[in-house]
Amino acid sequence: EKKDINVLEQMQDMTVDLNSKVLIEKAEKDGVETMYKRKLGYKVQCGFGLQGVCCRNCGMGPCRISAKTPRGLCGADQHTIVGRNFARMAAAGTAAHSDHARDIAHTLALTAPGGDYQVKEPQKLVEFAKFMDVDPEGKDIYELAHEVAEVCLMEFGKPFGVSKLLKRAPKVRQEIWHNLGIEPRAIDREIATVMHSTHVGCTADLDSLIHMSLRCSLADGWGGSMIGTMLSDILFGTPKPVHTEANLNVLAGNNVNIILHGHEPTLSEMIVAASELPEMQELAKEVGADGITLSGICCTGNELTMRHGVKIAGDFHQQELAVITGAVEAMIVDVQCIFPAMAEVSTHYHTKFITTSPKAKITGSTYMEFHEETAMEDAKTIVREAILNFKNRDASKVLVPDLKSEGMVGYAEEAIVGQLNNVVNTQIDEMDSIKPLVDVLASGVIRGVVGVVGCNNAKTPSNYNHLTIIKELIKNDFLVVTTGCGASAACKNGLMLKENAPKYAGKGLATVCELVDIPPVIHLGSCVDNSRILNVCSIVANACDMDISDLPVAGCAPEWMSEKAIAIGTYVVGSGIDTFLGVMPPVTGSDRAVELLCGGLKDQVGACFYVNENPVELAKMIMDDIEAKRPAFEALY
Ligand code: MSK
Repeated sequence: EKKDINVLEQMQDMTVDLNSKVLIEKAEKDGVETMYKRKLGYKVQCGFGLQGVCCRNCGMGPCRISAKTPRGLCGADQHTIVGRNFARMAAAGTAAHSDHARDIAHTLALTAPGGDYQVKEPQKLVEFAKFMDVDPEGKDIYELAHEVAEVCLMEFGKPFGVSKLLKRAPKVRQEIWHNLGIEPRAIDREIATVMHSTHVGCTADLDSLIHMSLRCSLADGWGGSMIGTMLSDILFGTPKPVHTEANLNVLAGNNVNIILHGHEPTLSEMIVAASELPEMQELAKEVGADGITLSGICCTGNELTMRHGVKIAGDFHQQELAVITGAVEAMIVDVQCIFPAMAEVSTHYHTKFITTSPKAKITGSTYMEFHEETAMEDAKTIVREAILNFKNRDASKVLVPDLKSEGMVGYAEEAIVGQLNNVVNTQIDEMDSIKPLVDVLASGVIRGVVGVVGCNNAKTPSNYNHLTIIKELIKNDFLVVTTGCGASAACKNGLMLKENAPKYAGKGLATVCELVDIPPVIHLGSCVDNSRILNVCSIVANACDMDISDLPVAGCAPEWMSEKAIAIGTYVVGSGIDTFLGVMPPVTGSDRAVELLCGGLKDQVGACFYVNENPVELAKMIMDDIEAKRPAFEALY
């Protein structure tokens, strides 16, 4: 029994979230295995993998670099192997974000007046059309939408030229990319080039592999992700500040609980619309429920909370725990960050684990394929399935933990800038409109802006690094903007409430929060919405006639884990923003790779990675880095 208590404590120590601790205990009692249990079985992870020196890119391998075997069978050394593995991670991350964007572009091509998908932001569409060199003159808005969709789709595979979206960046940044030969061309081309060049017998040069990683990742940030964000706004509306609640207590006692998990808003937007239909509300009543509660996990959750205030059930590490509450009728997923374990966990409860995308089929799930062409009908079928499952809920298995928090979410670029001007939805292409933002930065009332973004990683206690770093930063008057599961962590802990600014923020930041009615931590959206950070930085840099690398800003991924995070970190560095990681990427097997990524790149692109697994020290490094930039920024401004 003592041993069991010890195991439970060890698992509970792997998260700082109090609801999660309660549900980890319930999982043990229910005999359900979670990630926390599996992590205990992985006391020692593979050292070769951790260092990035295992190569299995051909059938002669796997080859593992060690003192005894310093080269693979083909002769590849540790620098080549680490570089290849890093580049492949960046390519996979770019593929995930960009394929998401491709689906959104296809959805834009399906828009029609009165159709399931319509253009919600015609003015934004017109502006974006002009930016993409599509003449809106004399065109019906849907004709224009279809043309813009096609032009965006061409960005994935066009045979010639560089990404059209690069011109959003300051000229001086574009020149850096041009001179280094890392301007991204078609998005798919950059992904294919990395895959080709890391095939056996191709690139065996670390510098070249890191340049390829930069080029491919820039195709994500300034290509796929930017297209994904822009077209999502055009289709589903630009987010505006909205109230929400976060953490597993958002699951409602006698409602049909539907959780939406994954990344793409195309299905989940339809689920929101379907669940609001009178016929669905009536069906919920017929089966004995009081109503329907939607909530989100991961970035599908972020997309929905930004646009509709849909509650945030939890983050990446809470997906299993959500089902373990016993109160979830359906977990509906699309793509990315979905544990295959969800199928097994769901068998212990009545929850229907519904997969919907041919890109993310999971054995053991209920597969209900979603098609954009029949979006509303498909969404209704799925919602009906969830409602009819309410009767199978077993009250004896239900435990919804006590805690939830409130927060304000949904700050798109327009809202951040507009709020500082006390106007929402301002046009943000003129210096006048961003002057208040630049003024508070230049005066030093706010010392800098830090994007604290990304996942949960079982290498750190869930949420611990995020919360420690965010609290350190805002205490010292650094404004934090956040996306992805970092945003969920902040919202779950009350950091997205203006009312909490005096408690957590320094005097300068707290004053700004009060004056312009913003929380000290700003919810900027999902993973693809990191492109909003690039956008705001570009607008500020352009208006001040500077490069992005001159701004008092930094990026931070305290608990990153996905390949998408590698792509994000790499495009943020490539855009001139120093990026601080709380978990070491698998590159330590090559001292040259570490030196280049965490130092050498600074001379080339004006920024590099910094890694420290102690979050207090990492926060200090971020603040010191920004403070060192301030005198030059103030002088330039
Ligand atoms: S969902 S990529 S765990 S942030 Fe975008 Fe969270 Fe990271 Fe997935």
